Amino acid sequence: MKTIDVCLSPDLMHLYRVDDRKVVIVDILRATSCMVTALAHGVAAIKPFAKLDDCLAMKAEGYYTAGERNGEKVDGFDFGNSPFEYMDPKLKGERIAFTTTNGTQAIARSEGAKEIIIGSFLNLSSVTHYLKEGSDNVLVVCAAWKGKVNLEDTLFAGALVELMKESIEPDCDAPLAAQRLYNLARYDMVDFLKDSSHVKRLNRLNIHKDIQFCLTPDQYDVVPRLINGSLII
Ligand code: 3SL
Repeated sequence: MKTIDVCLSPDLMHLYRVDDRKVVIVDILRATSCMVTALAHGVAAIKPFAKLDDCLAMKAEGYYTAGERNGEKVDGFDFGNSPFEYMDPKLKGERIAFTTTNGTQAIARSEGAKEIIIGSFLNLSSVTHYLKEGSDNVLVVCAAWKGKVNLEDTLFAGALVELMKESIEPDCDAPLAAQRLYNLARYDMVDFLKDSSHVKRLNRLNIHKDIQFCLTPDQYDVVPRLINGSLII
């Protein structure tokens, strides 16, 4: 049976092999939720960057620039990091260069993976179906917060483990812990996360509706994949 493992923080990546497996990047609040929303609403491609300057330079190539640092839109960028911004019809067919505090860093740290896909609650069922296909082992990489474990990404990892439990075996205790946590939280994730560090951080920025939205499963039927440095569907 194929296996699933969970890397709870990009700082633990040295413990995991990626070259022979599908890697699912998750940053529920809010980077991967934004990516999924943008591509589902018709954005042609998203090029993720770890560094701000590299992202900004893409303006000269006709890209919109987007993302955040510490939750706030970067000066000079066209868009921030709220999923609602990416429903804008003017983005249809456009390309976006994107950088965030943790989400795009997790993508960079997963370089060399056999395949990289983007997960969020918004496309939970689509990602589950995609991972059930084929025989590749799976690694879920939680973007976390500056190296520290967070609850919301762990819950998503747990949801995947739970939904695939008939066809995939946990590789160590992190997937089991995530699954158990998800089963405690699944019926009211907003309430479960109310005291979590990033929810508190985002509440200070007055972003309650982003939190609600990002925790709503199955809004979109897309699986973004990283192909030649760009996320596409
Ligand atoms: O860290 C990230 O990648 C972001 O998603 C963080 S925030 O939700 O915009 O604060």
